[in-house]
Amino acid sequence: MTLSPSRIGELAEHLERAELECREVVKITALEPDMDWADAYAIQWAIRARKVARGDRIVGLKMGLTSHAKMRQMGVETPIYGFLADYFSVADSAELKVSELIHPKIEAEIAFVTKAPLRGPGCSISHALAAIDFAVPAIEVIDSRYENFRFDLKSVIADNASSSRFVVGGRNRAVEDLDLRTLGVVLDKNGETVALGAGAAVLGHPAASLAMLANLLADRGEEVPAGSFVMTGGITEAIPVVAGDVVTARFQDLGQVSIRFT
Ligand code: OOG
Ligand code: MG
Repeated sequence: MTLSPSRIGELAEHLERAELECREVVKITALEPDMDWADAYAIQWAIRARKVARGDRIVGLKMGLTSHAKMRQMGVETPIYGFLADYFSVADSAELKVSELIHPKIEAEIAFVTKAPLRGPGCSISHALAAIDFAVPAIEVIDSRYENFRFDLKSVIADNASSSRFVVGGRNRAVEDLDLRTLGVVLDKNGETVALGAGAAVLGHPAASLAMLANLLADRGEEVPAGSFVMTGGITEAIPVVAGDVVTARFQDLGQVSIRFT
């Protein structure tokens, strides 16, 4: 850590304000060029604490930058995690006003709900699979608070991994009944296929993303609690959306999930 607790608090307020007031800010590494990874996650956890203090509930966790398509798109090469608050949740097929957001993009993701705590370090795919209750399909709406989604890894970690909204749909399936690596997804925007892929795009296996989450959380003495909802990361690159767009992600074996932007 290079930053003082009071500076962490100021930067958390700065970034959370940008989210709540729906406006872009400069990368925080431009303000604090010497900040390190621990500072970046400390700012994210301070944003989380601000929300909890205000009465928002934390309803899940997410991994980001877990696919090569996403790493290439964003020019970074390490997966990261973030948290999901209750008000990020949008019902399947519901409308979302783009005026509530800065410059949204959508991602098709395989999500898990866990039935046992998962604690790193040393978590592997088999540990993660044993902790999963079921898989469920999701769309994530990301909305970086940084201009043009241009950021470095520390800035995006502090900004809660661009988390903004998410939609869960389809049906719950036991992981024993799925081949998570070949599980296909087709992402349609306004009736046209704009991206497609399979589960193996996510770190070779979506459960590897859950295992990595537990290992990253262990750096702060945290774990993935039983009953967690965890999004494992976009399978393809993220697709920008504007008012009027309707997006549907169709997943093999898991059904579909959709959202309408107004
Ligand atoms: C960071 C968040 C990436 C994913 O699924 O890869 C992410 C970003 O690209 O803004 O949520
Ligand atoms: Mg995502």
